This record gives sequence, C-alpha cells and structure tokens, in this order.
Amino acid sequence: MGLAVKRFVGELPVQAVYDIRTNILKKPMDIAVLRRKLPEIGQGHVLRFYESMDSSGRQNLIRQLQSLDFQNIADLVQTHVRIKPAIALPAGIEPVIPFPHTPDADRRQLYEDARKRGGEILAEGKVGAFLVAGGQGTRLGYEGPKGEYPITPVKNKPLFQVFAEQLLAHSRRAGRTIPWYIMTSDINDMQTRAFFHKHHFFGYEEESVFFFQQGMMPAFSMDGRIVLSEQDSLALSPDGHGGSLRALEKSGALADMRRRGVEHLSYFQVDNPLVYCIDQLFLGLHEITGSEMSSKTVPKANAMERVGNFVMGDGVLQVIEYSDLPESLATQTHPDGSLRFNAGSIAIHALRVSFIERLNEGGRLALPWHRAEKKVPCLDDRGQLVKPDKPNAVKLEQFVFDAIPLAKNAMVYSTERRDEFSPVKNAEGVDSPETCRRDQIRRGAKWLKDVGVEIPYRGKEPDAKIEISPLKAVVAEDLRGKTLPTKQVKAGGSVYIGE
Ligand code: UD2
Repeated sequence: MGLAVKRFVGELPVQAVYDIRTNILKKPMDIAVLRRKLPEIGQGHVLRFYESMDSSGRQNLIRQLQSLDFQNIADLVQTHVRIKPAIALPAGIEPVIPFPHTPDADRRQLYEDARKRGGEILAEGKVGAFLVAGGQGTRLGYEGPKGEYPITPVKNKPLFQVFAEQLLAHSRRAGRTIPWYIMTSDINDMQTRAFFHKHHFFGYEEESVFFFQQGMMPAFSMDGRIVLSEQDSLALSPDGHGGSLRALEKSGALADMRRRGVEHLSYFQVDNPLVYCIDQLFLGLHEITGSEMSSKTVPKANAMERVGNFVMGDGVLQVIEYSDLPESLATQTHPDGSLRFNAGSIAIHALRVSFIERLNEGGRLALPWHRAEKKVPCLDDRGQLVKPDKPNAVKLEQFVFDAIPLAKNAMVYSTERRDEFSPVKNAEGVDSPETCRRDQIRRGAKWLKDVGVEIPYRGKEPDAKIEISPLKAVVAEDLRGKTLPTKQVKAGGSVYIGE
C-alpha cells in the first residue's frame, strides 16, 4: 500500500489545484466526482480496487488522480497512445552556424559588451539559476536523487554541492544572492530537500533556494488505459524536463521571479558537474541579442552521439533528438571528413521569464509530447503484478528544447566540451562516473598548468588527482594572480585547491 504523505508542489499542497486560466484555487475532485469523470475519459478501471483499500491507499490514489489534467489525458490517448504520431521532420534540414567560442574580429566588441552586460544583469538581480533534477537516473543505477551522487575526484563532493559552491562564488561576485530554482519530482522531492537541509544548503542562503515539483504522467497500455503499478497507485513517471516550464508556472516560481525582479533563467541539468551554472558572456549575448531562449552547443564526439542536434529546419532553429535524426543525415560529412551536422546539444540554456509565461498562456504548455514504448510492470485484472518482457506501455514526455523554435531570436553559442560537458549518465563506459572524474581532473590540470603549476603526466593523462573548489575558481581566469598551495603537483598525488 502506498503511504499517504502530504507533499508540496512549490508552496501549494498538491490536493489544491491551481487553475492558471482563472487564477483561482479549485476545490479538489472528491471520490464522487472521480467516479463520474474517470469513466467519461475511458479510465474508470483505475478505481477497480478502491473498495478493498485501506484509507491511506485510498488517499494515495485520490491524490495521484487529482494531480492529473483529465482533458489533456483524454486528448493524448487519442493522438499519442492509440496511434503512433508520425515524427514530423522539417522538409529542409540544414546545419546551424553558432556564435563561435572565440570571437572573430567582427564580433570582438560584441563579446566584450556581452560579458559586461552579463555582469550587470547579475548585479541587478535579474538572473536566476534553474536546475532540473526531477529525472529518474535509471541508467546510472543510483537509488537516491542523482544530485546526491558523489562525483568530485578528491573530496567526493556530491553534484548538488558543486552547483551550490559555483552559485555561491557568483553571488559573492554579483554582490547579491542569485535565486536558485530547483525542480524535483514526486520520486525524489523529499529526499532532495532533506539532503540540502542535512548539509545546511552547502553554505547557500536557504531563503534563496526554491524547490518545486514537476508533474507526473501515467503510463498507458497500448490501447490507452492508464496502467496501475499497485492497487492504490498509478504507474507514474516525471513528465519530462519540458514539464519544467509548466511546473515553474504552476508552483508559483514564476510569480516569485516577478516579485524578485528575475528576468532570465540560467538552465542546467543535474548530471553535468562541469557546467558553468552561470556564464557572464553567454547570459550577456542572450540579453543583447534579444534572444528568448539561448543554448550552448559543442561539436559532437561522433555522428551517433546520444545528444540532440541543433539544426535549421525550414529556416527555424531547433533541436532534433539523436533518435530522430535520420542516420543518412547524422553521418553526412564535409570533404575534409568533418561532420556536417556537428552541433550537439548539451542541455544548457538561458530563458527569458516572459517567454516561459507566454508558453503557458491559455492554460496548456505549448510543447509537443514525445512517445516512448517501455516495459512497465503492471497489475492484471485480478490485481496481480505482471513484469513484461517486451514493451507493453507508452510513456509520454515533453522536452525543454522543443521551446526553441517558439522563441524569438533564439541563439546558439559554441563552447568547448572539455570545459563544460561531461555528464554522469551510465554506471560504466561512456558518460560514467569514471569518465566524468577523469574530465574534471583534465580540466583542473589545464587550469593549473595555465598559471604555471607543474603537472605530472602519464602519457597524455595527468598523473594525479586534482580538484579545484568552485569557491576558488569558477573559470580558469579566476586562478590568475591567486596564491596557490603548490607550484608542483606530485606524480600519483592528490591535490585539492580549496578556498
Ligand atoms: C539529454 C538530451 C540530449 C542531450 C543530453 C545532454 C533529452 C531527451 N535529451 O539526454 O539531447 O542534450 O541530455 O546531457 O533530454 N529530467 C527531469 N525531469 C524529467 C526528465 C529529465 O528533471 O522528467 C532531468 C534529469 O534529472 C537530468 C536531465 O533532465 O538532469 C536529463 O535527462 P535525461 O538523462 O533523461 O536526458 P538524456 O541523457 O536522455
């Protein structure tokens, strides 16, 4: 039986449904209303075991049902579950030309102005940090919230701490605390909050951290019936990072931003400790170009790398996910052998708050849904749990990058993988804790070498564990002119450059 626990979406209890169309709190649907409404949308079966449940089981199921948008579910069953919607690729797909990492002569002044402007909007309190951490982390095989995962090479700091320290360093520089919005989901919200409390928010100002939960979507059988995972529980999973743009509105986070005067969000994912949570130049370019949603790209590691592809589709900037870009295009090369479609998405964005508000106008977030067929354990008609050996259900998610084609002046900026991207996604192999720690050491070694510290190498790899605290340096330049504890790293040694 599920536990009946009071959970909160932002500041609002889930049981109270906030209607963004009317701006009023709606009375939650009670069991009598659910009994009437569920059959109307073909989902009456979810109450099949209701009579035999204890009160905590009943409360759990009702709470889950109250959080769903019934009309949306009825529509999606028709358009995305019973049928597979065709993937609508644009007719003309061309490569993008991003803003270069290092400016050419024509852009030198623009970049200088942008860096300055980025610093100004931070000092004016117009920037919030936005971390999406609602996902399941299934591939990593870690039980708790992914942000708890210890990832730094010397101190084993968890991902959350890496971000907190970066934001603290930027806040000190800006002369004010940067508001930090953290999206969790029903599967990790309480643990995430408890982890921050246990660690005293890693030194960050608690009042400036705003947790909120994203929505959950049920899995559907291929014929469109919501799957039950227990008698008192739907088979629910987070509604995708695109759901963050709805959850920001529903939770009151956007209203909080308006109150504080936050106009831009710096968006990043929980799995990449190399990310620059705040990047003055990128934010400045985003602001100066009037872009409503900006993105960072890196050249792809190979044609089939599992990252989205920035392309111009029928003249509009967009991301085509790795699984959707036809292989014939993904593998196209220039005469020199380099990839023609080479702009990988590393899921780092800047978004205008006014843009997110616009996307939510009319009460339904204007992003498409993506369908995936999955193996989902489910109850059969007698209430017995069945573990399928082939995909038996449809899951639906929204992706944040689908907002890009809807944004005015959307901008892409090219950066270096070794500086900003090494996610932890898999337990082993590519994008694993091992490769991520290696890349943190490589970056740390490079930063130290640039300021004259001697680094031992074994072949091409630094032969030492190296970690630089974000409180000491968030970018390489921060080390210039600073006193360092050592001028020479010992072979096989371990060096931590703290504050
Ligand atoms: C994502 C992108 C991919 C590339 C890559 C870079 C998708 C579909 N693809 O791949 O194009 O940019 O990242 O690392 O996104 N999350 C939530 N709620 C959800 C789902 C995800 O908060 O409902 C968060 C999750 O906690 C993580 C991030 O989004 O921080 C990435 O999610 P993922 O691991 O599912 O994305 P992935 O690796 O397929």
